[in-house]
Amino acid sequence: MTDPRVLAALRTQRIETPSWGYANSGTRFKVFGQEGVPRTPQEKIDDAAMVHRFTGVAPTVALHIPWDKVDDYGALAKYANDQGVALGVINANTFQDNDYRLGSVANPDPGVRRKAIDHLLECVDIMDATGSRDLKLWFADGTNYPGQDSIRARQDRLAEALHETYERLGTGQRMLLEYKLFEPAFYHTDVPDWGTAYAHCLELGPKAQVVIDTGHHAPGTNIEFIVAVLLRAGKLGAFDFNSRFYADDDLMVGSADPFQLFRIMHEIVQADAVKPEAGIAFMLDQCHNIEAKIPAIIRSVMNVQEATAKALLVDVSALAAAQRDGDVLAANGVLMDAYNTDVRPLLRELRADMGLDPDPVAAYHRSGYAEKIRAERVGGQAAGWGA
Ligand code: LRH
Ligand code: MN
Repeated sequence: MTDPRVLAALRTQRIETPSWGYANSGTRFKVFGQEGVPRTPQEKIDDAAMVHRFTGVAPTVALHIPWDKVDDYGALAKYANDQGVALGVINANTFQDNDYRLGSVANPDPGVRRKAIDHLLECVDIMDATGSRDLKLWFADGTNYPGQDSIRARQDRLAEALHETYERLGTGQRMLLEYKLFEPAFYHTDVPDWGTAYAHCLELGPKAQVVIDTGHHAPGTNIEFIVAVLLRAGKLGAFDFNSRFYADDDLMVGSADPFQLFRIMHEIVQADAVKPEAGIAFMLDQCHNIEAKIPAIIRSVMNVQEATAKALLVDVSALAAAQRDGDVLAANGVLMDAYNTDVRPLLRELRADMGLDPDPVAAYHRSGYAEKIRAERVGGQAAGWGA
């Protein structure tokens, strides 16, 4: 079980946490505010630092603009470093302004499109200040009724905005394009699936990569197939990990379908793409509407580690032999043996090796941090989506 190759790979794993995962969130029905929730980007960073302190594999936190707007992003990056983490992906937000009712970069009104593009360019300025490599673009753009707008014309407008933003990217910077089947648009979405995102990224160039948000597919979609195809094409830039039973539920990754997460990580391991040098940003994109946020994010990081450890335990030579021999049951059996392996002892061993408590969630609860932030974070405006 304690194959050094497996432990080494797990040590190199990096999982980025979302600043908005620490803030209040909910549904259109209700946002249940929680005590001790951050009020500032700095307090979100403090919470992210706790997740890294107890897991050892979450050294970066993604920002969302303007939810994490500050006057001095360089100072915020320094603040993060002083807490033992770094600022990661910069997420643009062109889905919460009244002007974006009919879309942002695909809006029929050129003035609105200009406003949206200027926001994307502002986000690249922020990347220059924070030292972030990636700009993540998810567009809520779409229509609610057939005929509302020209699907073809909207693709042209989208492409124009992406090209202008792509040209602004500096050395080493990337653009990550995220697709989503529906919501908030309910007839068509301008970037609804991996094929559309891939086509735009191909058109743009090598700095443009696709983001797979595991909650953004039609029920029954074989996500690991998309992972394999994008890996083969060198166009898989990142994951937004979460899980769902129905739609974009943004639940803890691996909580609804741990077997799917294992199958996804199996494709990643087969491509030797767990390590950061492989260039894939593994991020969480979740909302903890009713559960305590920091332990939920720690648990989520552990779920990704467990799926990765199981994938690293696949007997690749036995699998290759069974596949070569067309031995269907043997091949499936090899994968199921790995999936059905209890890797929790191995991960406890890894954490002990890394000088960490083998049980991060218990260690967090023993730290008293939850009580501390509940006592300190009184008054002010709890952070949220501000929708
Ligand atoms: C859209 C999305 C996107 C983020 C938002 C917080 O559903 O997945 O990645 O901008 O959630
Ligand atoms: Mn997402």
